[in-house]
Amino acid sequence: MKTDTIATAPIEGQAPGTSGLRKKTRVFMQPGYLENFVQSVFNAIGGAADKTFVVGGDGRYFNKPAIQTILKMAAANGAARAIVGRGGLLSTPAASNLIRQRGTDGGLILSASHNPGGLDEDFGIKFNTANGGPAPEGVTDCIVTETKRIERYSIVDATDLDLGLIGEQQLGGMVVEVVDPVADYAALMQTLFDFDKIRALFASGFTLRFDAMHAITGPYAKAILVNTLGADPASVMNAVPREDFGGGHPDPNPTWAKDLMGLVMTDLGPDFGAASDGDGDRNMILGRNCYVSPSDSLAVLTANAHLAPGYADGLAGVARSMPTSLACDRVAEAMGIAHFETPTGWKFFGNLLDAGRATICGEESFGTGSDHVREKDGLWAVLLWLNILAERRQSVAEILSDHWKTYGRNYYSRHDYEAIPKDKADALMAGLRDKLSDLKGQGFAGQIVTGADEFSYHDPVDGSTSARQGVRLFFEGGARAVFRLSGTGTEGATLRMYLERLETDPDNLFLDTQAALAPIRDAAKEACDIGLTGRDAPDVVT
Ligand code: VG1
Ligand code: CO
Repeated sequence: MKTDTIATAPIEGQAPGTSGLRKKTRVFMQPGYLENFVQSVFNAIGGAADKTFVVGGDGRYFNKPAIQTILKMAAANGAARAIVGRGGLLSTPAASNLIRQRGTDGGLILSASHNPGGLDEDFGIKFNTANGGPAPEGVTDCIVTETKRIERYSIVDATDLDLGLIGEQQLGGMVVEVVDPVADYAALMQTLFDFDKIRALFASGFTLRFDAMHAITGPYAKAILVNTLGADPASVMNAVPREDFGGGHPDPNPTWAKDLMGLVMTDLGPDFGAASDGDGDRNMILGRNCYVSPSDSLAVLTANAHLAPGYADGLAGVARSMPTSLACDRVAEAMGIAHFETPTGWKFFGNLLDAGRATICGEESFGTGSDHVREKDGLWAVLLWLNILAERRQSVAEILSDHWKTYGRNYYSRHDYEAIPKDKADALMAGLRDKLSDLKGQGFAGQIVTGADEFSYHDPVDGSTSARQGVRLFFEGGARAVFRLSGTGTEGATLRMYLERLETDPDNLFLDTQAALAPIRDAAKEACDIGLTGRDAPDVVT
């Protein structure tokens, strides 16, 4: 077996600060391209010699060959051990757990998350550090620098390993340990939740539909919800992971999880519905004929987490990304716990979780999680909801309406304008930034602006600052509109417009969300000059 050094293919257009690399699959398949990123990770962290890494992905097209390449490169770079999920499969939260539990030096996770998979779709890779979380900006910036100056990479010349076999194999000087992707994660869940209570809930006739969207969570949901907790086997739909996710977007929202919505959003639906994304870190929560917005879900979980054994001592604090609604802040204030506002992206929660200052975190983009790992965790959110339902024995709709009556309701919606030409999206954001200081006092579509700024985050743990994290407009009456460009797309630019309005009048708690936000939507569109995008209406509304 010989070790070679071979020239790499350049990586174009990767912005510093992004958590990993997400591109079209064909781009990743160019000779030397994936290799450039992987070698750059090793270079950026001071080499791979004698280190242990977790490697796994969401099973999308190109997952298997990419893992073989990564293992051969880790071996050539002198790594001591690689821990791989059987078949190359690991959900993002399960990978985070393994990185932590086994005391490793980090992990390489292969996924483009909720983006579709296939030869003509998307692929991605990211590096997580030893705390189990996405590499912080300092590390990702180093990786980007390395990708630009790299000339060669190292790889051992060996035949592919059989990753279907649990146990240890040798690859050059490195041990490859293939593990059951579900077992350690399921054991962790059992330490957090009252499985007996949830089992009793199912035994009492409680019904569930979980949509794994042909992505990574199928095996996890079957093992935990069906085999361990006793849910009906038919409760888990689209449970077999496929390389192309059955041709769909593995994105758990009302637009892409249409089949599930159809089954649950009726008076004849099951008691509970949920879905997870490609790599298992996102979740959508539904009750019978009841949609729970991710921001509301975060607030309800914050208010009720103490009902689960893992959180019985209460929460240190709750953190949300800036565009996420302020619903959880209202809960935190009422409970007397800390609350934090961070930029979009899970990596910004890492320091707060490591420092024990936040216990639960969430994003409006269907992401919720806690300090049990350092990624958001779709099945964790489902299990916490089930534990709460098992304790309260009320419907999801009752819990939600109770919540609004207690704390008020933050009407909330995100409007996405997708695949707009990048120069037009940049012009819109530049236009907003230019006029920020003049907006106060101006009226748009009848709404008066009371303040406008661009969010800049000062990390209270490490003192770092992350600027330009999104433009915010505040309106009379406490409404808010936020504008930012997506950092995860692979085609053109996506403008995200986040709309929010607090309602405390008990007579107005049950309005249609879009109707309740229409005045703010109109004002936001006028203020940002939406015509600049060449569009008048969003592509996706969540
Ligand atoms: C989106 C979401 C953000 C999330 C990120 C990664 O980013 O808005 O909240 O953290 O995806 O999620 P952006 O930059 O496109 O708005 V995932 O499930 O890809 O790890
Ligand atoms: Co994801």
